[in-house]
Amino acid sequence: MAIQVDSYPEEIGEIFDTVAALAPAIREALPGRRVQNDETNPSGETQLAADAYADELFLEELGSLDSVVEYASEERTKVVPTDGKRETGLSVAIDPLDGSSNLKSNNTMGTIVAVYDAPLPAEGADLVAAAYVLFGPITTMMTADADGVTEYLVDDGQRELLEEDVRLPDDPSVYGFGGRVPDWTSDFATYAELVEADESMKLRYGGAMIGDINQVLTYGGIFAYPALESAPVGKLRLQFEGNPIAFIIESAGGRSSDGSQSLLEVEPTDLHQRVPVHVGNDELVEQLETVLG
Ligand code: AHM
Ligand code: MG
Repeated sequence: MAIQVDSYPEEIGEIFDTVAALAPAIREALPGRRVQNDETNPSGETQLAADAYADELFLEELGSLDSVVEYASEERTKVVPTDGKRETGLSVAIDPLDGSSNLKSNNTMGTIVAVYDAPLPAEGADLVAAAYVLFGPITTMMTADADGVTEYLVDDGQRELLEEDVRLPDDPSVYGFGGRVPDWTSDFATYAELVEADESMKLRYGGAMIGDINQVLTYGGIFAYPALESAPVGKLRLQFEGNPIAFIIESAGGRSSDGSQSLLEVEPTDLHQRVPVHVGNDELVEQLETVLG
């Protein structure tokens, strides 16, 4: 699917700047928040878990932007209308801390942002921008908008350009598939065997989609959290994870699929609906659709 967006450049820039500006606060809060919501930290204080804390920050800051009229996150059941705005505006759907279970083992996590020009839940075709912040050894941010895909270093809450026009490399070399292997469908298991049989491909799976996606964008390859026997809709959520990642990968020249069509074509039925996610180099995702066909 060809991504074509040319609206709201200033508003999108402002949203991206706001997300980057919050990254240091979220990162600095991580060491003290390796607890669940209802647990106490070693000092005996009860506090919000890291993902709930990040969600509060994003609602406060993004919700105060004039261009943002709706805010939704993985952490909240319902869409939050943000007050005092003009009637038409953008809707932001956020996974505040994707892969937050990696906090316990001190591995990669990230924030995923989807900007829709429609009320939520919205269609993939209503996306006008998407981005993610990656909390790795360094903090980086990948954005996708009318200018294509751009990678930034996030330093002191500011975006510093690292690479313009990021494209998926032509010779893919990494794959990462979620879900327990015995829980995969037999068709997906067949596809995995094909990928594994290719000597140029090696397994990289980190438990945080953002980390795995960033490897796919860096080295080329495929990431999937497929339909499972026990969960035919998979694990990941369309509005907060599937759509924005598909938008970024497709903008970088790759392909996305729910198994038979682009993730951006999946009909939204519920804010928290789940969807099987497969994204990566065009030929790998095409082959997957053939096998799952
Ligand atoms: P989360 O949004 O609750 O963190 O869950 C999403 C994460 C993804 O980042 C990752 O790909 C997947 O869940 C990992 O799941 P699993 O532990 O089943 O491998
Ligand atoms: Mg997530």
